[in-house]
Amino acid sequence: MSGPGAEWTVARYLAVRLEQLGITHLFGVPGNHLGPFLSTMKDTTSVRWVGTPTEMGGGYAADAFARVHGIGAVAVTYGVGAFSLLNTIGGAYVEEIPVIAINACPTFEQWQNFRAVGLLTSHMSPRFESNLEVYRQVTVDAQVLSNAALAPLQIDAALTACLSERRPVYLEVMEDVWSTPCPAPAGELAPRARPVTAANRKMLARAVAEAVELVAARMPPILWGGEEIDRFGLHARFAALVDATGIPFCTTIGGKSILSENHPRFHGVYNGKASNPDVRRIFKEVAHCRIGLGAWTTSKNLGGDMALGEDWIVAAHGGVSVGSHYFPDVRLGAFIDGLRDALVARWGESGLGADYYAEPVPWTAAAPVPADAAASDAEPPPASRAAFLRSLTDTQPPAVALDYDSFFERIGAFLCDAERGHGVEATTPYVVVSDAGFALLGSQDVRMPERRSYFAQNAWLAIGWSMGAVSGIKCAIPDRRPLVFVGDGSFQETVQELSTHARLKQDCVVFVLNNEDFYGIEQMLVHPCYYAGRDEDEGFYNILHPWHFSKLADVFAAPDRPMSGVEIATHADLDALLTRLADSADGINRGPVLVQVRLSRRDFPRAIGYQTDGCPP
Ligand SMILES: Cc1ncc(C[n+]2csc(CCOP(=O)(O)OP(=O)(O)O)c2C)c(N)n1
Repeated sequence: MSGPGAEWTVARYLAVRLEQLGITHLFGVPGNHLGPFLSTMKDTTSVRWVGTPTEMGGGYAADAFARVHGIGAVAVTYGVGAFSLLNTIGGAYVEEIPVIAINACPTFEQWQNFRAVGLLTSHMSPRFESNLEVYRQVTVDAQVLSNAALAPLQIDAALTACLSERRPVYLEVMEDVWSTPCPAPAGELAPRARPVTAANRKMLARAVAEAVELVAARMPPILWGGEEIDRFGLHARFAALVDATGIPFCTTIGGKSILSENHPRFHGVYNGKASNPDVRRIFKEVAHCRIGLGAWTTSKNLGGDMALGEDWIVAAHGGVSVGSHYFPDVRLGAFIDGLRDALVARWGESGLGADYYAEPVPWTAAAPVPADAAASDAEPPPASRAAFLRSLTDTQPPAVALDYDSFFERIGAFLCDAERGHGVEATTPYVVVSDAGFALLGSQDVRMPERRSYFAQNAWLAIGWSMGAVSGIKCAIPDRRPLVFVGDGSFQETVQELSTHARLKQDCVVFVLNNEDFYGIEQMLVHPCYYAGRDEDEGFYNILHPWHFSKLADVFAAPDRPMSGVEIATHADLDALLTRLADSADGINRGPVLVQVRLSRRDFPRAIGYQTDGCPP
């Protein structure tokens, strides 16, 4: 291949399709079967190859790129690469992230040899369709391209499925097929929504009508916005529902920052027993009817609670449940719009407006809404909400040792200071990327002023996700600086991705929450009383080999790729670091910053403290 005027081949076809989809970076680890594709992509498109040290890192980067941009891609080599990548595509499948997984495999001739005489070439398994079979479990379309004449149809079908179903697809391409001629792409690809039928409309009307009756019977309501609002791009419709009805809203952790958390109706992240106590009181006691919209009822969204019962409406996964009634095949966007119109028709504009932090609640269960309810929709009384928000950013005296909660409160205050503009229009120069474990629970209440400024993989929960993901996020939104929060064990899974951060000169700040080299959350789940000060064993399997984390900056830096390593243990240390980060002239900001945050092995975020409730005093 040489230049854009060259003939069309399968490699060029796929590369141009990626470019048309706005994919600016392709992540992955090459092998000889993939080489011809990468060369063609470089020669004929602007898509940039980002070689990551591991397939996991590449997969997580593609996943996170897709979370921001709407679709992402990763490419690997057959067998050895594909099996390493599998976990990340499994995560994208579960989390509903559209990722194109490209697997370059041996030539058609090599497959013929294998079939005829059982001759295996590198990376082949005697299980003939092993790669295809495993990827079928985690994709909405999986194709093997062995015939260039069919390749354009197969590629277009798979990519259209990826856009439409918003889940991963798999393309396995035989090495010789890359350079074989094929027709040019025709037109551009677009998602194809399933047609809305008369049956869908009827089901939608019934779901909305029942939902309104449940709201009427169980005043006051609260909304619980979740991850599908983000995945399906429904934030404007969710905002329209909140603004038209005035109903206060919480989000799941997975849906954190679907709208600006400065929104006057935002009442915090509800995460069951792991919620901030004020948020839990409002969600469970002040509100009597809970409306989950696109909210997944996963364990990390529900912290020991359930989202079932006659006080719940939940619209997710393509259907709606209202109490114990289920309405299948109702689209989330249509339900949000229908609910908005029906609630406004019944209670008037802002007729359900309230600030649940203000006491008493303007109207109570089953009581008729006062005729002048709309008047109560003025700006919420600032004292109560402000007090709540302040409680999230309290700071500690400088000499005090850091713990999870005071660390995140200080980070919250730092983000508040960095905010530009006001209210829901505010922007932040930072995005937060959180890993699983205590990092996720600790960061859930950090207030994010800007829509889509918080990212976590909270359903699949693969530890180490953040270190790969942050590369993809930074490629997709280069003008934001990522703050990564990752436990020491999670960091050890994907530490190599520091190399990608340095190589791409990304200015990420990675905070390694170093609780004395310990899988804290695992200890909490299996032996919670250890954290209540009991003499319970530290699970031997939860103890990590200690690393000198901050020194790794020297390992991954290169002469023209600086990286700084810092160790902090007190609030004074943290304040000094944050001051440096905020000073653009400080040399530390010329590249990634790796921060080893020293914490005690017995410490934990208070959010997970409910696990110790049953421990003897
Ligand atoms: C890829 C993967 N392997 C194993 C697990 C099981 N797991 C969940 S949390 C966790 C420990 C995380 O430890 P660390 O990052 O140190 O954070 P902490 O729990 O101390 O906050 C493990 C091993 C997982 N979720 N993902």
